[in-house]
Amino acid sequence: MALLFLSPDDPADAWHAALEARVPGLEVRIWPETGDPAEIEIALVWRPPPGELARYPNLKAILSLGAGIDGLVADPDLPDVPLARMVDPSLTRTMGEYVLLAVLRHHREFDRFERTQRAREWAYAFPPQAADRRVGVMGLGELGAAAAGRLAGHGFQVLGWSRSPKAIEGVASYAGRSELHNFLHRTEILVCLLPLTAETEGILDAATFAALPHGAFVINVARGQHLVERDLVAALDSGHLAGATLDVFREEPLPPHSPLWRNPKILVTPHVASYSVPDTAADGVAANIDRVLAGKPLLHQVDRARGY
Ligand code: NDP
Ligand code: OXD
Repeated sequence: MALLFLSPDDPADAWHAALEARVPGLEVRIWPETGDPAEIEIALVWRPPPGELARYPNLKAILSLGAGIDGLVADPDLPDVPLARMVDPSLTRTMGEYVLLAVLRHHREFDRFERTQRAREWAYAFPPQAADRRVGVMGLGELGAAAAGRLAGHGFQVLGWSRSPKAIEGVASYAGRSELHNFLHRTEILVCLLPLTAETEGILDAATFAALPHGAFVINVARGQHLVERDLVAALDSGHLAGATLDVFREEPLPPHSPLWRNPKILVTPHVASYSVPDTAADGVAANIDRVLAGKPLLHQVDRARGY
């Protein structure tokens, strides 16, 4: 059985070694050295060029190296075979770390102190206690639920919004469009961890920001297309929003001319909120390869009609 590995960002040699050690008889071929395309039965990919996966006539499954599969399903030529997204303890843990750090940075006003230091201003003020701060997480899947749990463990008041109601300890559940306004109305620090779908694209817009209380913060770690950038800048300029942390952008890398770079109320990070590593992620990928071989349904299979 031959597996195609294609990713501009992941360590090909480490994945090669991790998979061949776990799946006896597996041959890993690293793109673009694919050999005969007809021999490839599984593709393990992140951001393949559009149309590339249509070149493999005997593909049985596509395994995503990313949790978000929006880029894959946007390819009109994506083969109609089962598609699984990445679920990995490292991905979940590093996202929890980033979200906690970004929330604490706003909560403990480090964003403000970074500005007051430049002005040599001794800006003494007491921040509220975590127990008095409400953090709202949009998307309570693998990553959102874990991040919300971590925030609750830290003592924040945590609210979560998802399509279906959830029971997560320490997290008040809001579900569906009908409960979105109530969720936003109570949220002082908003974290977006939604998948990018037709329903969620542009959800971080002027209407959403208007529903947040004055002085709220926004953290987007999901996809750049969730955010309407000009609406964010307008809400920051008006003072309605106090700050934002952005890890993902409509265009990546963020172009040098983007006004987001130089907005003093925005922290830009280069799509590094979380990352999977072969040491922990290869077990799940190997389990899915075994499932393909056994003709079983994939773990973490994407519902293409739903978009995640
Ligand atoms: P999941 O598929 O596990 O979870 C998605 C969650 O979003 C679910 O709780 C789902 O609700 C909810 N949801 C989906 N559509 C809607 C909707 N229309 N309204 C309300 N809630 C909705 O995804 P993950 O947690 O694994 O990943 C989330 C996203 O994080 C990825 O798609 C990716 O874009 C991003 N990501 C970013 C990274 C970075 O480094 N910046 C790294 C990894 C991922 P329900 O549970 O009811 O179905
Ligand atoms: C992902 C990402 O979706 O890194 O996994 O953005």
